[in-house]
Amino acid sequence: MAKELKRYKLSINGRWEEAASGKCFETVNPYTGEAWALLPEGGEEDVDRAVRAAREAFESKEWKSLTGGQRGQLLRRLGDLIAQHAERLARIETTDNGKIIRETTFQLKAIPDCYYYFAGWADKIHGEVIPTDKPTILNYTLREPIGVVGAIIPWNSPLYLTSIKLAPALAAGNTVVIKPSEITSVSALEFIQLVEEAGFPPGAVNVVTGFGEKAGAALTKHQLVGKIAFTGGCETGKLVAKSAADHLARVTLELGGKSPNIVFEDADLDSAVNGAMAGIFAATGQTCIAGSRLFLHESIHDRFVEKLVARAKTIKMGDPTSWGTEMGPLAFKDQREKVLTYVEIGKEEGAKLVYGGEPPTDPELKKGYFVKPTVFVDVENHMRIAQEEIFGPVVSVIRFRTEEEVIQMANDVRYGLAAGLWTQDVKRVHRLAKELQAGTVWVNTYRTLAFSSPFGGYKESGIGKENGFEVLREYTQLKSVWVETGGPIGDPFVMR
Ligand code: TXE
Repeated sequence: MAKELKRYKLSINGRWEEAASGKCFETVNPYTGEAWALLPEGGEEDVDRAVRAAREAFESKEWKSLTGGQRGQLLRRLGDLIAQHAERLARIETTDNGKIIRETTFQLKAIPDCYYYFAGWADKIHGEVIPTDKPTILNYTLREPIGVVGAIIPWNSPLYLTSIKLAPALAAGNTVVIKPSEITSVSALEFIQLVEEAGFPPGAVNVVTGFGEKAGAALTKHQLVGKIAFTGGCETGKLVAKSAADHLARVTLELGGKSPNIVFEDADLDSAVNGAMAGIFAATGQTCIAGSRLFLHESIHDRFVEKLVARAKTIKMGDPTSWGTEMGPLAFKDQREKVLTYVEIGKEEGAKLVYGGEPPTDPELKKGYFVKPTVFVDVENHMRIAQEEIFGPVVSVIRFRTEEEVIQMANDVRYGLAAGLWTQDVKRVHRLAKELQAGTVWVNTYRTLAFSSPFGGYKESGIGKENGFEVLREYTQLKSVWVETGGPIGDPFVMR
């Protein structure tokens, strides 16, 4: 008999609700290939209910009368609750997207700091008094929340990417409707229970699960949504921006990348190999910041590739819930097909596959959506495997001779999310940090992030910033207030 699946409901206005369609969809464990939970298939009607609830909450006396300090208290309590439930939530995410338990646990244990960080800002969001050329006028600005924020989340780091939107949105006084990815919705519905327990009023945060083309699209076009915060693929991001433009909702888009990771001849090679590994094989390559184009100086190219391949061969693939596993499966079947298709494209383009490019043969891994860590050499920067986001454990190694040449190639791509640089030459570090067209530049490190430091893409990698004070600008609007403090106002039509 088929196993009974845990059944979830939408969270709207502090209540559990079925989707108006009455339909549900299954979420699949990518390690076993089996469904493990059932989620409501939300659509336009459900999104409308959730957005109206969020708007009502935003306009309520209860929400409006909260001081920044009180919102900060709520965020701190939420952070504490996440810390208490971190291991359970990490296990849910690993079951849903196959990311190894070491990494989801690390992420979940770090997420409370996101809430603590933005709790600290909640009572420090303010305008300023501005001197003008009118001596009797008092002019000041008020930095105010926008209203309802729609947060659209992908599947690779569900609660982390939710939190870096939710925490600043709430700190600034907005209310939120979350649309998690259809691939990984369970953790959002478990998490929302903690939001309620922390004491946020009903409607302040709502979760509508469902598919992107229906629930996601309904959120982006809803007239009462003042801002969309989106992380996901580039093409979807463009659809989101177009739909939001129809009612001039603000957008922040955190999209894909094809980030260059550049190793010069004077680099500490062992550190750089570790950095390259972290850049492309961590999270099975399913990160927007993947260092998927590895530029190696010709003088160290062969030695570096040898070390990289030797280490790639020892990466332990396996059950992502086991602590010993180093690389899990891809998050869903189509994603594995996509990765394998790119491997074929790479071969046809003339790149040389030196390792991987196929599922492992181990019978224990047969059911999971695994692909071995994959290394292509002799890649040219114009090839599709060097220009397009694969979102899997596939690194394209490109040889270079001079600094000018590598800058030109690194920037010759439509994306600009991040770049890595490995060298001991301090002058070169600062030259390249300026030259590289990327929102983040890492020097002698890779994949380092903090809630206090702004993150976001250049070029087609996105619009706007997340994290740091910068993100609070994205969740607020500025009002300019003019007050006449002098004598009576004269008749405007009497010439003096
Ligand atoms: O992402 P989508 P997918 C890349 C990666 C991947 C590709 C597609 O290359 O292979 O994008 O992945 C919602 N209106 N990244 O299909 O479609 C959707 O339901 C509104 C990069 O999973 O972008 C989900 O909640 N919303 C990346 C969210 O958008 C829509 C992370 C992301 O889904 C929508 C993930 C629509 N029309 C994938 N269509 C990164 N940069 O981290 C879909 N959605």
